[in-house]
Parts: sequence; structure tokens; C-alpha cells
Amino acid sequence: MTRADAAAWLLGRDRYLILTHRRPDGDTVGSAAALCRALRALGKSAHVLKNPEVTEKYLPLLSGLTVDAPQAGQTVISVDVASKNMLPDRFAALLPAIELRLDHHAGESFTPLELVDPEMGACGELIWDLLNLWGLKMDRKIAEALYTAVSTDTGCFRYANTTAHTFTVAAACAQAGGDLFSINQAIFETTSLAKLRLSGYAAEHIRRSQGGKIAVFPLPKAVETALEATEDDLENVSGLPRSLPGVALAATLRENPGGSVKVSLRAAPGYDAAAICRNFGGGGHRGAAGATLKMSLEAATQAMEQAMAEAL
Ligand SMILES: [Mn+2]
Repeated sequence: MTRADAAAWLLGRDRYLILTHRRPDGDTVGSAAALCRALRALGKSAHVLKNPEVTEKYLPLLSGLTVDAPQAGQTVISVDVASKNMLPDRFAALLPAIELRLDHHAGESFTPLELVDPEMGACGELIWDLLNLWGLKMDRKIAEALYTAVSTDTGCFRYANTTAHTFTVAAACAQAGGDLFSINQAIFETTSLAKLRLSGYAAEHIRRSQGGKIAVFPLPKAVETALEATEDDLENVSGLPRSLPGVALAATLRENPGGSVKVSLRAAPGYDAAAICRNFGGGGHRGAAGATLKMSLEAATQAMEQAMAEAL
């Protein structure tokens, strides 16, 4: 679909139920909140399906917008959900009901209709384009939701996915009266003791190879527990190995409860994180991608080190 197609399609329907992804980040939550408020401003009924994994930092964005359970006859759409595996388990039964996916991940198609633009640094940028097509003016709450979406997915406008369009959206959020300073303080400046301890652990356990071009950070579940790290504390843990000088490919590996290992891979410009992750059934963007490996943490770490070395 083009943006105009999606805008018209959304205008022609009602009773929206918006789905966010597993381990929800600022982009999926901010995009869902902004789209929900925009649809309501258009006179539609719209809700975001409650995702219990949303952390305290992003929960206020969804205030007054969520419902606990789906209802019959709703128009179900997803935002920032790259693949059906990214749907929370409790949303799985809704998969056949999702009519439209709004996203910026190239990933696999899993809905009859989709508006996907991998050129966008954040899904929130796509939502802003829809608002413009509808001629909607952002209010402060929409502006703060969209700013949260675009700032988090671009690492506060530092990652390679940041474009002029990203800044245009951010400027519009400022113009609409969003309290951007408070968002920046809460998301990018404030840290926690657990986060600082995590950095300390990372400094001692990141493994470097290929002359420092590759860095991997295996993080055992037992360590997360011992450091009392919450999902908020761990949100940007994949940035730690990448922060070392000279690193071209950086992977952070976390143990899932079921015994599998979740890999977050980051690549410097000129390298393709998604291509490496596809070897393991995953995917994503050139700069940032992920995969789930059904093996021990140590075996997954070695498998990633080998795949990354081959990709250099
Ligand atoms: Mn995103």
C-alpha cells in the first residue's frame, strides 16, 4: 500500500484495535498511542490492546487508550511489528484477524494489507505522514508519543537510520508543544543503578575478536537476575558492545525463559546485520537485526562470532 492508500483505508473503517510488539519499545508504544489518538480525533473508535510487557517508562503514553481484550468486529492493525514471531504470545490468536500492518521493517508479510517503508528510521515517522495526509494537527499528547517513537528508534537521532525526515517529525513535535526536554531526560539521561552495574559487567565480559572489529556480549539470565535488572534497564543493552571503538559488528545475547537465546546484532555502515541474522531465521534492518537461537548461551555466542567473522 502507499501512504495515501492506507490513509484512505483507515478513513473508511472504524472500531480500531491496535497491536504492539513483544518486548515493547518506545517506537511501538509511541506509534500505537499516536495513531490511536489520531483515529479518535477523526471521530473513530480506537483502542490499543493492553500489552502487559509495556514498562513503566512508556506506560503513561497509553493512559486512557488501552483495552484488556479484543471484541468481535474490530478492525485489527499492528504497528512496528516486524514478523508474526514479534507478536506477544497472548496476541497470537489475533494473528488471522490483523488486516493491516504499519511498519518500517522489511521483514516477512503476515497480513493481507501492509504499509511498510524500510527507509523510515521509526514507525512513528510513517504515522506522522498519515496524520499529514488526514490534515490533522498534532496535539501535545500525540506530539509526545511520536517524539518518543522517533527518538528511541534512532538512539536520540544518533543512529544511521536518522534522516532529514526524522528531524522534520521531531521539529513538528516541538512545534506542537511537546515537552521534549522531559522525554529526553527520562529516556536518555536518567540511568539506574542496575544499568550502571550492567555496564560494569559488560566491561568485563564483552569478548572481542578479529582485531576488535567484532564484539559479543553474552548476558546470562542469572546475571540479569542478580543485578535486579528490569526490561527498562536492559532496553539498550545491545548498545554496549557497539560502543567500543573500531567495532563493525556487535552482538548482545540474552537467554529467553524457554532456553533459547535472543541475539541483538548491530552493524556499522557498510555491514549488514539483517543478512547475518537471516542465517539463523531472524531478520531486521542493515544496521540492527535480531534472531532467536535454540542452543545454549555459549554455543549461540560462538555461532554468532563465527557468522560475524565470515561476514567481515
Ligand atoms: Mn521501530
